[in-house]
Amino acid sequence: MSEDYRNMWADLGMDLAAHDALLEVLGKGYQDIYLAQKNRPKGMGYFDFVMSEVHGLRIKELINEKKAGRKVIGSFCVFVPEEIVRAADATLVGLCTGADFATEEVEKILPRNTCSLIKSAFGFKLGKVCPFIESSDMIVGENTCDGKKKSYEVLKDLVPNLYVMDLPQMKSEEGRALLKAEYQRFKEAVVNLTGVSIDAARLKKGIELVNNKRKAMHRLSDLRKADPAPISGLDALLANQVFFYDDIVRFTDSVNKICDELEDRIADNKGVFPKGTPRIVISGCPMAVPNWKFPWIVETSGAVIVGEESCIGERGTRNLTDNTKESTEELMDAIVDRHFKVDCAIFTPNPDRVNHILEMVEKYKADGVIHYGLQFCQPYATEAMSVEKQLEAKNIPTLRIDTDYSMEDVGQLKTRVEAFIELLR
Ligand code: BJ8
Repeated sequence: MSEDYRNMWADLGMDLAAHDALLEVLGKGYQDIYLAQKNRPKGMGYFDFVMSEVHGLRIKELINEKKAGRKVIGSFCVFVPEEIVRAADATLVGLCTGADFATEEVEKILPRNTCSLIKSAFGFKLGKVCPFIESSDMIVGENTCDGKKKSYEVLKDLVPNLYVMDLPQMKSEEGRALLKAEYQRFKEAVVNLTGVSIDAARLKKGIELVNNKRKAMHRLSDLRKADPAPISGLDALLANQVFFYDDIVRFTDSVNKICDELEDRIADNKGVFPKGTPRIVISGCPMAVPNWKFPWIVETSGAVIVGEESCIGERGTRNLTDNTKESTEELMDAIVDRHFKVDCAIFTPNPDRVNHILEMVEKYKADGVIHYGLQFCQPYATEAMSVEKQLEAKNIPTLRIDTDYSMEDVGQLKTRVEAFIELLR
């Protein structure tokens, strides 16, 4: 890495030695998992570049934006509405939550039986290895699962500007009213932070930018219906992960370019795996960068992943925000309506999620579903049982797994996944 980047990381207060060690592990993981794949679309070269520069060029861009007076807001959840952030010319970035780091330190301030995702966020902060969190002018937490909401009481003393968003737990009229009030409060916080007053024209522009990004992902998802699959699940997951922190316009263009290439591949009947390879939909907890362990196990065991029912996947990207209205109030309502459809397991009851899984199985002609749960994630572990029952009642083979970010269970998971895939053939 260049001296320039090292100075930048030092200025952000990062621990350079620990960060070097992290980058080394990341680079090796990427090499072994991503670059070892065969028949990748050429357009994935863009994502290889993004990953190689994830803590370098992208951070430099954010610092430049900050120098020009714009703000950076970090988040951990798809309930934080990017439209409002964009409307204030600010940038929303997803914060690092996909790898274990400084676990011993984390377990001094959080219970051991906390999910890997939450521990990861704290590990990156305590270990001073995440330039995204260090560049953020405001960090948004949310009242979703118990693990997250209680952990923000601890995080507030570790970061300078934590904003916690209250979220509904039921899809009722009262729930929607709460979300509306919270988005209004969030809009005011963004205005205070940025000094930009958000009017209807700005909101429309913000919605358009974010919708275009989502539309590109919808196009990509749609192309995954083809058999042979034109893109691996690993590569599609990477696009879903980069969705959260790349420059919005460049990302949208790059995904659309890959889609052009995939259309040609489909026309030529070319795929990453042979036609007839068993097709899997993964459903459950989000897989944040660089959590590639489980899809890697699946795709090196003889199956292809054709869809992710996850917040880093279709649960997060699937609906657009209605941009046809003219007033600020109506546009804010449209943002509320769009996000209120997100069927996270923190809602009770949450029947839409299983309906979405069923839709995805049909749309992508999946042969089976794997429910991916992180250990100690109560909401998804509890839903997993009823999801499995409902899918099996429709004769959809389902496998339920619980794991974490360590590599200790890889052998055991691989044995279970291989047996499941054998069943699908
Ligand atoms: S909208 S899924 S991004 S909360 S894995 S931290 S649920 S114990 S991540 Fe999520 Fe928003 Fe919901 Fe989506 Fe808790 Fe479970 Fe950990 Fe989780």
